[in-house]
Amino acid sequence: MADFTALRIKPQRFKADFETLAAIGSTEDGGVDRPSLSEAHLAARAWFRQRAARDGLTVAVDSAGNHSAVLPAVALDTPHLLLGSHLDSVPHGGRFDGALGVAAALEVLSTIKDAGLQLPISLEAIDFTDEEGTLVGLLGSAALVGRLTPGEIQSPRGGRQSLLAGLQRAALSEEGLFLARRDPASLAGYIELHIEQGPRLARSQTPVGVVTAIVGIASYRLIFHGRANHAGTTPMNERHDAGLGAASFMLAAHRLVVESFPDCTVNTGLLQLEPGAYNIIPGQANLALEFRSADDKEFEQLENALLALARQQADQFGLEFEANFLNRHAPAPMSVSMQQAIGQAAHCLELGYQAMPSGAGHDGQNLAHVCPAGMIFIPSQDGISHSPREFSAWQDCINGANLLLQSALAFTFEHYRP
Ligand code: HGY
Ligand code: MN
Ligand code: MN
Repeated sequence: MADFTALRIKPQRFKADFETLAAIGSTEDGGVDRPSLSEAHLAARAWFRQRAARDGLTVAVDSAGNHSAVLPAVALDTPHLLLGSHLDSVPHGGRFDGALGVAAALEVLSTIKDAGLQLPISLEAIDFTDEEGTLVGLLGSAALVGRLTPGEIQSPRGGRQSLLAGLQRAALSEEGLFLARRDPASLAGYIELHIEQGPRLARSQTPVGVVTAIVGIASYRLIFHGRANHAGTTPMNERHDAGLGAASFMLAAHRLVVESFPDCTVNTGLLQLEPGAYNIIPGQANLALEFRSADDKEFEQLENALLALARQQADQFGLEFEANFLNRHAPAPMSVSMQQAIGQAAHCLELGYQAMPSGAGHDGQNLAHVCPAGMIFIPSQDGISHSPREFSAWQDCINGANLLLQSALAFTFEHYRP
């Protein structure tokens, strides 16, 4: 077996690809606005197909829209080692989240192909549909591993109309989403390069992180029902103000998590008051609730505590309340064999690393249910992400891509014989 440890990516090609992607759906402030299945996202996927074909990789698009570039093994019907991430972004997000991992995956396949390295298994660079949940959340990877549920498609967190419109733009169908499942035996493993999206690596000046586990994430749409009424004539102590109930819940939920669930997070990223006028007391408040925990038991306790708190706030303000469950992604440990391969590769590259959990959700938490899954983090400047201010130093990006390359090779030759 050739000594592959000296192999490195081609930085210029990698940078050109990354910058091409950063220009698709770019915003003036250096970010990108590429929600899943939007025109900008479809343009990025068109680039993906061209880029793969340009380097002689086999392009495949499954019925969930997941885009793949495959470097086939010499032998037929070998399992695929997936290297990937996502080209969709949050609204007005950063240019590194997801795109870095997809560009690096393509660069790894091109580097191995250029080197004429014959691998015993196929390598597949993959861009998963709707990782960010502007439609459903981890949609493409859930479909690929067979964990997508009809309920998530009937009441998706981005709204059913948005989902249907996106599917139509991409010439995809609801039925097709449920036909994308892969046989786990065909999957050798999954490795994702991603920015940390938090401050730990930057603060400790550690070049890379090896992810140990990915946090669980659950989403609800909460609705507080009050009574629309005249803002000027209704006595202050006779109001059923849905906005007050929602605002009071937001503050109480934050306090609950800080005081009683210090390892968890809660966020209410969207609040709509209806009818929505200066002179009408809000009759209805719609609130997007998302909360996260890395531990199954704590996750359940947090869910129960938040829903009980919402009911209590509704009672306090004389409101009716409904909680609509949208979806839940379980916390997922990363595979030990994959962590070992990444650690071994980091040693080979003389990159210092630290083992760390991920507070962000990733497609790897779906892949972890069916094959060995691992993640590599690089530092995020000031820990910022989901913002145009998201930034990572280019040398860190090169380190990450080389580590993805060497990890893929280390895992492959450790577990498969040429
Ligand atoms: O929301 C997340 O944690 C990830 O960035 N999709
Ligand atoms: Mn991401
Ligand atoms: Mn993200």
